[in-house]
Amino acid sequence: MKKNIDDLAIFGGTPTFREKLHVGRPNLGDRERLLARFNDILDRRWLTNNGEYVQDFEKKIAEKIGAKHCIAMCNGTVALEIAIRALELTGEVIIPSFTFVATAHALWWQQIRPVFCDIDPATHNIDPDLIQQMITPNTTGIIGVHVWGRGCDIDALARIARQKNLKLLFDAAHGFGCSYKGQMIGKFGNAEVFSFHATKFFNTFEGGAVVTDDDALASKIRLMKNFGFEGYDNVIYIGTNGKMSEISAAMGITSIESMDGFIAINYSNYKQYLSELEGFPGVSLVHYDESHMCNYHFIVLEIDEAMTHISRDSIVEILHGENILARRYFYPGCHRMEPYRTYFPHSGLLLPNTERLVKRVMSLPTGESIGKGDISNICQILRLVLENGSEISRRISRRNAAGYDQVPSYGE
Ligand code: T4K
Repeated sequence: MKKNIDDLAIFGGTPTFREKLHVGRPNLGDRERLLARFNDILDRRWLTNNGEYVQDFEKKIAEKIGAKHCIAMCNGTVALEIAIRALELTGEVIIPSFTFVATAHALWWQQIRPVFCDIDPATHNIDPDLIQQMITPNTTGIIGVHVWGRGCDIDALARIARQKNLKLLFDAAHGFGCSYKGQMIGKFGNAEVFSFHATKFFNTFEGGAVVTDDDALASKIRLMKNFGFEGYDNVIYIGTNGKMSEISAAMGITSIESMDGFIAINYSNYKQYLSELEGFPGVSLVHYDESHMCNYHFIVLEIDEAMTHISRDSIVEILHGENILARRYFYPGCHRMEPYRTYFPHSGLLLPNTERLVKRVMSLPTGESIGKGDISNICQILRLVLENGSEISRRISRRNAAGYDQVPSYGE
């Protein structure tokens, strides 16, 4: 246990962890059952193209959400692209900039302009009060993102979409297993899109899905994810290849069996972080409203440098030195990434809350691969840093001024 700032790895100490601790380490279900399913798939020689496992997986996901249709896909980004195309979005679509860049790219990839809207700093989600002013005659839709799995203001977004005759899609990449006002996320808007990427609490290696109650939209999306084929030799839409493989579906079915266990571990980790980091001025852990269902997948710390006297980036650098690979999701905001920063260099002027938040947040490791002892050690390092914020900041500045090497970069 480190008691002194000289023990920190960035000042020459030995890293707390020998192995790197990742944010987004995959949760694995029952290995035996998974391998039995893999063997079955190999024995039957049916590997993809709407196989039995995919059909079963889709049925199970739709049941969990209480939705009519689930169309499984190869990943969340392609699922977004297909949903966007099936909804016939064009021109401009309003989205938050505080999201993973896939939300914006799924639009731009199809020559649709993402119009970045600011967030509510209390929820980190798109602020519906600001949407009205972003609507132009070219606006065709809104994509809300349930950041950290906390439902965005769905009622307000639905009201605006109705009044302005806009399509409403949700990027629910973080929201599987979460609810909003008594209904599962996946039930809202014209459709919702999940990601089941390896780094999500529930994964299919790579994977995603569109979930909707709209029969016509569901059939269109089903055709579009298979090149637009309606039966043999007959193509009726422009389509692509968005299909989920049988191996991914088998992983998904195995993950569903362990899902409650994953959530229980995430919840217990969240509670431990909360109790061990309580009471530091300028530091807050993103809270989950326990009256909703929640997957507790993200442990997000918000740092107010004016009070901690040490920046978020210095804290991340120190953690990386200790082999705790904290991440700055979603730094620097989509509007500061290409091609958006070149095309819309001034969009940050309308995004003050986003600009502020991207400099304050960091995600910490959680999930089944992180033990109670690991969390205690992570929090102990954080407490040491926060109790000595000014002194550490001074030493980092002196070190940087003297031109010493910094800890290897943590990925811009
Ligand atoms: N919308 C939103 C709001 C999203 O957050 C995402 C994805 C999407 C849409 C798109 O869905 P997908 O097309 O991905 O299904 C990661 C994930 O790749 C991405 O899925 C996720 N959001 C995003 C928040 O995080 P990176 O670029 O940060 O990944 P990477 O390679 O740095 O990995 C993250 C950490 O996980 C690393 O420390 C290593 C660890 N890791 C990763 C993998 C793949 C493992 O320990 N094992 C693994 O197998 O994007």
